[in-house]
Amino acid sequence: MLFPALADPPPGIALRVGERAMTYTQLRHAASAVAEQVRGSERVAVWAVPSIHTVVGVVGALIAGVPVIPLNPKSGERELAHILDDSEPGVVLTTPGEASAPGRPRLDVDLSAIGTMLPAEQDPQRPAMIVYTSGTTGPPKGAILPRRALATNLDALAAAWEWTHDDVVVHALPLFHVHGLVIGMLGPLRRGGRAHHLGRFSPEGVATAFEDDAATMLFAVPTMHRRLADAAQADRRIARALSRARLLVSGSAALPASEHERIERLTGQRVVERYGMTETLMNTAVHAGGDRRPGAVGPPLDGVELKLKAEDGDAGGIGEILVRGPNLFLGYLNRPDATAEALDADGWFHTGDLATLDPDGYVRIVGRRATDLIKSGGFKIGAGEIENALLEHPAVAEVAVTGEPDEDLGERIVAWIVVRDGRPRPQRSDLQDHVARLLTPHKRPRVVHFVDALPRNALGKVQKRKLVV
Ligand code: MCA
Ligand code: AMP
Repeated sequence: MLFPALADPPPGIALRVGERAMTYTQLRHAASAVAEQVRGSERVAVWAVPSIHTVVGVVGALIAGVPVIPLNPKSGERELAHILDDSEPGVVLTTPGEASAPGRPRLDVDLSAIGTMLPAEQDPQRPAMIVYTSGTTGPPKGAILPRRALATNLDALAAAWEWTHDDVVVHALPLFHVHGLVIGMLGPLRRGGRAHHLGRFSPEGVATAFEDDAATMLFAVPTMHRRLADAAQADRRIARALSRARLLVSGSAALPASEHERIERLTGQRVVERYGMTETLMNTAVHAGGDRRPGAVGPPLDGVELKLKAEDGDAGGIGEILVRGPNLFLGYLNRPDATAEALDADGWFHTGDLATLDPDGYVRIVGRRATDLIKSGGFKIGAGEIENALLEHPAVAEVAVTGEPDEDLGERIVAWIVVRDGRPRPQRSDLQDHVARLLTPHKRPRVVHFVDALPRNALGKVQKRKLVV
């Protein structure tokens, strides 16, 4: 059972999102009502605004055993159409008063409804969620996550972090990705503890949650940790509040060693890193009682097998991370080709991440095989999807998209544009808005360069490494 605490609700608050909170009993009533409404559907989606309704909708679908697709509420028209056509949800669970997917049936989640359907055991192999994630080319793929992956992974994290019902997790992560939704919301609910989502990220909000809401753990991407460190440097109150944490956890992208050390200097806390992926959930984590080394993401979690596959001409013990275990997804929806490419016949998932191993088995991520994947603010973005969107702009003849280091975002998206003959050069903001409108705002290029031609090799392939200013 995914949520034992709903079968026998403990006293106290289960969820807080922004200003709204719910007890376990209220959550059980409202989520059961959703479960009764969606029971028997093949799939449902949820318009994943940061609201308590979003979480109740997801929990309701999981109680009913109906796979749920979290939708980015800022999705642009092209990306949203692709996800909806690919996953065909029967209905979109929504927050009253908020938008939803145009032209699709919506079902407002009613927080005061009282359902009676009880969470029952379901087949552990049954899909629980389909989460869309970018590849190097083409539109995002839907990773099908089974119930056993959620259950075993949350329990392995609990063991690593000594995570119990006494913990209050604070975060402000988007609810349409694994980090915010599975680890940040379903994690505390599986423990019978409390999830506190701020609604919107701000260092002051995080500090207040530690001061006034007894928060014990923070989950955040490196960009948020960096912004917290800046705020802690400027304001002792924020530094003091962070020093009260039991665990500050970072993931979704590499936390620079310099930030790890700065946060320790300011707060006395050494950040715990964990390494995950949409398709695998969490693979490794530094344990609560473990050595919190900068730049290391810890050992594999219980039940997760991990090995490095040496690259050709193996340099310094670097290899691609391969993982196997109950944490793995079932495959990509409607994409047997992509599934076969990523999951080999022996059940190993090829992550594309390059790493080394410390003598005691701690993993250090040192890079990525694909240069066409960009991690910006913790979001994974494929260069190909942005190139395709920009090619639809009437003034764009040719385009290449790259990532470059960014102090705040880790990497920023850069577009190199050849303007179509006879067309005036478009405004940079026009190209950025175009990508935001078709895909999503976080995929917009932060930098746009206009060039006369793209460097190509004899076969006509763009040589992205030559694209430097
Ligand atoms: C800006 N905006 C626009 C435009 N430009 N809207 C429309 N058109 C435009 N041209 C809006 C944005 O929508 C946003 O609105 C606001 O302006 C600021 O956007 P942006 O600059 O992109 O945001 P930011 O301040 O840079 O965001 C930083 C962030 C964010 C908060 C750290 O990157 C973030 O939430 N990252 C988390 C990523 C994550 O959870 N990844 C997990 C996947 P508004 O202000 O209204 O929002 S990885 C994963 O799940 C695996 C398993 C793992 O290991 O964890
Ligand atoms: P996503 O597909 O959006 O789930 O992103 C997964 C990717 O994020 C992984 O393949 C890694 O490249 C990266 N990632 C996640 N956690 C970490 C971490 N702690 N350190 C470095 N990279 C990470």
